[in-house]
Amino acid sequence: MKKIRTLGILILGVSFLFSCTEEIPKRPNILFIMADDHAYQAISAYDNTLIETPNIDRIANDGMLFTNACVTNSICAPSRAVILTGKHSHLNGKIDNNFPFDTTQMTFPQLLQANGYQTAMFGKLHFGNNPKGFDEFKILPGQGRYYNPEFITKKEGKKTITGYVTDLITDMTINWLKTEREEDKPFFMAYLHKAPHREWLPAERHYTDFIKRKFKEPETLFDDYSGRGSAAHEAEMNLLKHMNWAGDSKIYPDVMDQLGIPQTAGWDKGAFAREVGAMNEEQRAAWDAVYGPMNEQFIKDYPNMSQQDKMKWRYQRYMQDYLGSIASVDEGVGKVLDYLEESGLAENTIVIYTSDQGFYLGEHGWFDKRFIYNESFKTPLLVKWPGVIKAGSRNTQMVQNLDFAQTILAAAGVEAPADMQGENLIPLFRGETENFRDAVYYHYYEYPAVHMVKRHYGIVTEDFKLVHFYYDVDEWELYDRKNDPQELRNVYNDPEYVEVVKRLKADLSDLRIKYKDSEELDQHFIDKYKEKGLISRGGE
Ligand code: SGN
Ligand code: CA
Repeated sequence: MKKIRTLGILILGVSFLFSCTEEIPKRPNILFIMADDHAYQAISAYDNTLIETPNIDRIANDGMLFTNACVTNSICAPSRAVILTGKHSHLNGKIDNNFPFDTTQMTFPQLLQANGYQTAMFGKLHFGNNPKGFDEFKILPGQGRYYNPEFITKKEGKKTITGYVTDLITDMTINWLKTEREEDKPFFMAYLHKAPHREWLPAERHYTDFIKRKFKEPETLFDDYSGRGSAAHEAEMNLLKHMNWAGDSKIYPDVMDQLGIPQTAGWDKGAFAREVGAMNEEQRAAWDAVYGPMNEQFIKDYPNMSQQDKMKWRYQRYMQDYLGSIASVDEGVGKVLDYLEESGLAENTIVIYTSDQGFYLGEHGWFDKRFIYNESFKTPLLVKWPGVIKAGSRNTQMVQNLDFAQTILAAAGVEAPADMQGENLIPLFRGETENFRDAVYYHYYEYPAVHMVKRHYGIVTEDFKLVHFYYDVDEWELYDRKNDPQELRNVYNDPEYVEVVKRLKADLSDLRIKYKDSEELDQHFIDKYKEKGLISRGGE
């Protein structure tokens, strides 16, 4: 019975495919690569000011680079829930990193599996529960660790594995493709890096090099937020004020004591102990050989550093470790792409590279994400699909992580459930750009919580961004994206924009109705938060 039903779904799915898109010869394999907190500013296909990522760039060179891809809620687990369910946070319920993901919901990998795909997931999921619809998985508990991490495995329970997390996830992925792939089935592989998430620990081969590099500062490193509302002023994401000295900048706890530097946050030294403390003797010796001299130099320099010097120093330290962590991701992607090519699989495999959101690399003096402002709202998206996407193409439309589920299901010839809220991107892959959405909806909830970014929702079009901050404030902001791409001037109260505000408010209200969001739901999630008594660190 079950078989007949599965066959039915399959036939239905395949007929849907042929009715909706042009003919796709063979059901493609799908390699979905996602890094955690990987800013588009740190992918050379977008911008090579900071780092070269030749392997990630290969995906764009052979396929399409999306220059206006964005998320619906710029934070880790909620973004993943949007991707898997194809629904906005207020409908899938995973509004922040704390509330558990409701695993009774339909996710696209379950549909792929039921329709004959072999499925595997390796790396960071961050749901606090196991993924459904996967024949095999090895995932990190919570945020996971950089060195010698523990994995939750489908077949062998919990396992601590010696090595560097990015390399381990890459090895698992390639190993599965080599030894466990069933030749008669297409596969869906979720290859999910922890890097470059805080606390940004690179592999030895990279920190040795990156710690010597010096990076160009962003123009807005010393932003004073004077053109904006209270949300930007009150956010706790400043490199100088809110970044941990030990945990993030890798100043040894005893050096902090010696210099009389207090902990930035209560978990500052704890974060260092958790990450650097997880190294074995050999790894620690290699680390100390490089970070030891950096600490020695800091002891000499610190007493004479101005606040401005400290900010500049912290920016360099941040970039050295953040970008150093990306170097291994890029190498790993290269190895997996090489394997696809050597094995002949590349020809019929869609490769998607993205991040769970964007990230601040010192712009506005910030790290972290959360805001609807550009650096965190936008996310990298590079897609390669031989025979469907023309090599070296670009798309500028406002695609969202909300669209991935329906796109992947359509590519696989599986009908998407009617309550998914995204768009199928396959026409864009083919260069057919007419009639695509011209505005996106965004809603962020995790407040009060680590980094103190206020709750807000908004509408973004090519030209404007209208945002409503609520909960403990009632403030609106409007940015003119064309004339103020750095979003330094809130023009909500500027008489010149009265008409724009009026129009966008109406459009925002329509979008809230379209996506089934409402003031009642806003209040519902506030009440749930209060019940839990949260001020949280955002999901360990
Ligand atoms: C941790 C980090 C935060 C980060 C959240 C969420 N602090 O709490 O800086 O915003 O994770 O990140 S840390 O000192 O513990 O690293 S997310 O990518 O999982 O959403
Ligand atoms: Ca993230």
